[in-house]
Amino acid sequence: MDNNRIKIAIQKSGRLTEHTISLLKKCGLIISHTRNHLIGYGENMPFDLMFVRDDDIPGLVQDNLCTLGIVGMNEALEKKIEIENLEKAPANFEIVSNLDFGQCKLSFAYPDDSTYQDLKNLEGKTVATSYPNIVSDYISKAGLNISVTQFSGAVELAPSLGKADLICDLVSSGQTLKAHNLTEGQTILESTAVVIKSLQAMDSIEETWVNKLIERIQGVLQVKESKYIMMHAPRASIDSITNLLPGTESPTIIPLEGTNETVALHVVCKENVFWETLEDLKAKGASSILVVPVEKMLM
Ligand code: PRT
Ligand code: ZN
Repeated sequence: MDNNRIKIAIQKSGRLTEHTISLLKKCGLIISHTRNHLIGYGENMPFDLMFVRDDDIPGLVQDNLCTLGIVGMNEALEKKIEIENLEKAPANFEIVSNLDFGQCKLSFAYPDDSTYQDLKNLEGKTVATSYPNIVSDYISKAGLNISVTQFSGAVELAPSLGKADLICDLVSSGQTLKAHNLTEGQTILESTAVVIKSLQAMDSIEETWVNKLIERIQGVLQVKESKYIMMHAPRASIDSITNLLPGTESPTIIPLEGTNETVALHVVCKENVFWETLEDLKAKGASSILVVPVEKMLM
């Protein structure tokens, strides 16, 4: 491996893999990767991808073996708290971007038929989780007296196996809890995939590339909902029309041939635009309204 190349740790095979690769491709990275290989090479930028288990991603960035990682916030936070508890020093990585995939919640869940269904009546009970550091941190900050037992898989079986009174696990649709006769309670973390970055000093070339990639990732995220809107509008209504459009910056105003009262108005709208908004624009005097998707954006 070439040590001058910047390593990004990503999940080898799982819920985040496809979204992560698609995001990096949208950032312009051409990846050469053969199935079952643990390394993918960036053909047009000095980035190489390390395909690993998601649990290992924060540790690789912590140890500066990879500069960047894309992982669930749940894993990043679990490792961060673990390191900070063990080493009594801040972790060596930070979250630099929240992504728009991998959404889930880390929530407590109680057996459907239990007499306790909220955190108040849990004195002396035991919670099973794969996230012992996040859960212990939450419990101690909330001043609760609940023991935490670590389960690395099938956490939802812990109550029926008699290993715990309740669980704290990732939930998305809620089907897994339902299938195991568990009721969701308090959520302690709303998680998405995130980009983590090593806090180790970098040379200026590496730093430039890393910042460029993070900026492109943010550009890709912004573009998703953004629309470019063009219309004809009465000059007198420019303010009231732009107020109707969420997330816009100063509009571009272009004079129209043969009239002073009407202008062409172009704006980038950073949120989705619904039919209702177009109808409201029309009611304010706008006409010939065109909404087009934005392909790339660099702020
Ligand atoms: O092999 P490797 O260790 O890399 O993968 P993994 O099996 O540990 O992770 P994977 O691919 O399942 O999840 C990767 C990341 O996706 C997690 O760390 C979360 O950040 C995110 N994510 C999003 C989820 C879920 N949704 C999710 N629903 N991770 C796990 N689940 C599990 C949950 O643990 C429970 O068993 O799905 C079940 C609940 O789902 P519902 O839909 O029934 O509620
Ligand atoms: Zn894992």
